[in-house]
Amino acid sequence: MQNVDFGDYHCENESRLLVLGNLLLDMIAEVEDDYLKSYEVLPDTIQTAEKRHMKIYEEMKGRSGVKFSPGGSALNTIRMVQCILGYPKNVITLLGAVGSDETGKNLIELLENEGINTKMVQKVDNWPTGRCACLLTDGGSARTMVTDLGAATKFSHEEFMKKNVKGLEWMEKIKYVYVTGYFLKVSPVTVMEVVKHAANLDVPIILNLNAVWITTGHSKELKDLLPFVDILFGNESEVISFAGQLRVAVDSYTTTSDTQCRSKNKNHLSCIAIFFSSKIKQNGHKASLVVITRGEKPVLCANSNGEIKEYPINFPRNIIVDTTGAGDGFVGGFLAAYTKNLTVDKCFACAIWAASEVLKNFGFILPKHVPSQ
Ligand code: 26A
Repeated sequence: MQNVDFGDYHCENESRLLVLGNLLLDMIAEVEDDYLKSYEVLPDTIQTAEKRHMKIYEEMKGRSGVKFSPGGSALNTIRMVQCILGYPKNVITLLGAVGSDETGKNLIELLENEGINTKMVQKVDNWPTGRCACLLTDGGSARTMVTDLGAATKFSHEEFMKKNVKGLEWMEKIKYVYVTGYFLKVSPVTVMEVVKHAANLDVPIILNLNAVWITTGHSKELKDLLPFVDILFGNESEVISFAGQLRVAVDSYTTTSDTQCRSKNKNHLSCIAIFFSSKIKQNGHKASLVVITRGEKPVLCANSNGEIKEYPINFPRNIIVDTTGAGDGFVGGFLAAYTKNLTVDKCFACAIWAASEVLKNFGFILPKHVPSQ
């Protein structure tokens, strides 16, 4: 990693970064294409499990070479932030739900040991902790995820509000909020409540679209969130899908901006980035950015002035062992630098470095060494 100097970091022992997301147990294994076909699962997709998929998890337990690892997109991201910055305890708070089972206990213990605050993680009786089958095909280059959210979906907004008897006053200590789009599947009302409250406190909000089916299934909620969002993350398919959803609602606006954009010879994706940069929060005290990841192709970033910058992925393709969690690591690297107020270029340098570290391993493994520069 070049030119990323984190220096010494001192902060009060309190929550600065609040994250909304699911806590899961990942079960990762290489499988044959036929295995996916037998469950009618398309390669390289992310989906929630139906009844007919439940046998997968039992089969995974008995499979040789299967790897169990802590998972959930948000959990991966905050572990990366914590690993890079070595924050004191309880600076990062995760909000989500696990079952009152061994797996849930282990996930909480792991997070606590790493210094993450879990007081907002709800423990749900009679529901197993969520699990995600990460099925690798084509030598790890295709990754299919089938997720049984289990207890994660039982996150209770009522309990969340009850626990915070004094309203959301505790949030006044929060300096950044990161929302995974996946959490919209669980509790859109909590997302909205937290985001609006954070926006009132002028706290930067970072949103990850996470999956195409979130942009299609939760387009209304995402659209409502956009004006509060300072930084929007998504991959190429997610932003294209989301733009398609919004076009229905804001047809005239989009058509005009697209025409202007195209007349300047910008490509379609840049136009989409510029379109979203005009939809997210304007005049925030921090940078407003739309970040589009594109696998091996350069990351595209649009700022609120509609300026586009590309950040090349500067690591060799042959380091890639498994892509599971690379996107989460990317956001983790970005957030580590961003919450330290580093420049946007440095945020990207850190994000790309963190993603490359994740790609080197089977499953989501944190980097062993974090260079100070
Ligand atoms: C709501 N869904 C389906 C999900 C997930 C999820 N995290 C939150 N919600 N489905 C898969 N994941 C996680 O994505 C990571 C890789 O990016 C997996 O647990 C895996 O660790």
